[in-house]
Amino acid sequence: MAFEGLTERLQKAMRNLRGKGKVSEADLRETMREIRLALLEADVNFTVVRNFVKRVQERSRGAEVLEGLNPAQQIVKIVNEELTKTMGEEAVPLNKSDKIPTVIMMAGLQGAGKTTTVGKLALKLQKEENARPLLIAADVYRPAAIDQLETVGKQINVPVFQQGTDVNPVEIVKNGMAKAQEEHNDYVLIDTAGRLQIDEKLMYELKEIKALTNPDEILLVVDAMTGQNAVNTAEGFNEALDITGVVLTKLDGDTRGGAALSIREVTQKPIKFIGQGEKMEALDVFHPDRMASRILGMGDILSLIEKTQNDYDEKQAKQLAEKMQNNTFGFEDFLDQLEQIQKMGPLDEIMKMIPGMANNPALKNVNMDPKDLEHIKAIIYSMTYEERNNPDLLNPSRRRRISRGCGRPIQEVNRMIKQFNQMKDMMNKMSNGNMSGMEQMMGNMGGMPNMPGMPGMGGGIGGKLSEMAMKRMSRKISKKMNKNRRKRNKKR
Ligand SMILES: Nc1nc2c(ncn2[C@@H]2O[C@H](COP(=O)(O)OP(=O)(O)OP(=O)(O)O)[C@@H](O)[C@H]2O)c(=O)[nH]1
Ligand SMILES: [Mg+2]
Repeated sequence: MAFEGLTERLQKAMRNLRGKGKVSEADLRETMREIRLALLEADVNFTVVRNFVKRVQERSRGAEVLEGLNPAQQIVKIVNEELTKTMGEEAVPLNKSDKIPTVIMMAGLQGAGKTTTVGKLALKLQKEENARPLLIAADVYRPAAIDQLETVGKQINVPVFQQGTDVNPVEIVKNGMAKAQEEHNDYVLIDTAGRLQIDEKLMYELKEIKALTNPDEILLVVDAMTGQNAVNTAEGFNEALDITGVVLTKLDGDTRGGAALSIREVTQKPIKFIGQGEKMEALDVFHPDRMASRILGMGDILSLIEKTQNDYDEKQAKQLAEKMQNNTFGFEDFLDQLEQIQKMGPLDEIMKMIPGMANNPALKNVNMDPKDLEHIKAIIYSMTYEERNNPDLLNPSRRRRISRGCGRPIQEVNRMIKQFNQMKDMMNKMSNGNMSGMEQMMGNMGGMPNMPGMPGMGGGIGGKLSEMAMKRMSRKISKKMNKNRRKRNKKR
């Protein structure tokens, strides 16, 4: 698996901060040291590592971070943002010419994946833009290179222009361009020869092809598995050709991460695509933010942190975390949670963001019926305050009273309480770090205080609940709660 070692070590570096209310200068130094080692071991360029660590350290040192309620979480966020920045911030689209054809020229060392990428990119353009590309076979050195491109062309049903191996590559490209004009192809993709190393002759030939075709894109194809070498190669090609972008291939293999993290900063040229397999479909647009999350092994957990940070009062979150840990979470808190969830957005979307949760069978029926929620509300409102805050009080006679009060069958009351207790149990386990894999990671980042308990209800309580109904409900509940609070405060 790609980035395995790096992911593990970065997670470990940040795990040390878990449970710390404040991060001391020494804690921070230790974490930074581990992050630096993790990156160097992943074959990230030395200068890139130095700049990266410096930025993370400076930002983490800010008083706000150190005194924040969730330093570990905040540092994870900073690391993620700086990783993203290192890789280029945003996806950069393919250059396109005003008039057809857009010319895309590949360059790269032997075996990097040029020929494969020509095919993948042609297929992508065909699929996404209904494009009619022409592929030009300009590798006349490696035996069977032309056959390989022909095979690729047939596979994706795209024409290949070739003149065998006896014609000069620059001549072939010139004729191929004329052919594309004739056929009104909207893209021309030029497959060029590779060498074991950068050499004068190859560069000269590529420069000639560049001068002839004035390409909109010169995509340097580099093998992510080659780490630092990939970076050196990229520098060399960039100096000679002034490339416009990079395609990073073989990210499906167990690459350490050095190339992905270094190339952008070293060459100042964007990674535009990543190859993640041998199949023609295995080419994806490069998104620095997604790659950063992937390197951190966090799925979309970071957008979830962001969401909760924006929407959730940290103090409240801390109180909730304590309640989960001490197992004193009651129905009153549950109502609070309903309100928080409503602020965050549709429940199923929130759930999908938690790695490992998206496919969790227990959460399949997380949709709820508005009627069911009305019933839950009715049941909770028929409880006394004492009962809400201490659900253990709910003995059979109290349950019968509640059932009569809300007009719901006793079985339903029992079921609701049972499910509530299960949820509470789950939350308690989660907040005490008793989880596996990603959920654990999340817990590690600060006891997972921000996760509302609701999703844990896991559909047990109900069928489906639309977003609208949830919002309506939540508003009603919060109004009533505020009223109750005021009453309570008066009593005191
Ligand atoms: N796993 C994996 N294999 C890839 C990927 N891209 C290319 N390959 C494989 O890498 C090998 C070399 O790919 P080519 O496309 O022939 O490389 P090239 O740069 O054209 O090589 P030369 O023509 O010799 O310079 C082939 O076996 C490809 O199937 C990728 O993203 N993932
Ligand atoms: Mg090739």
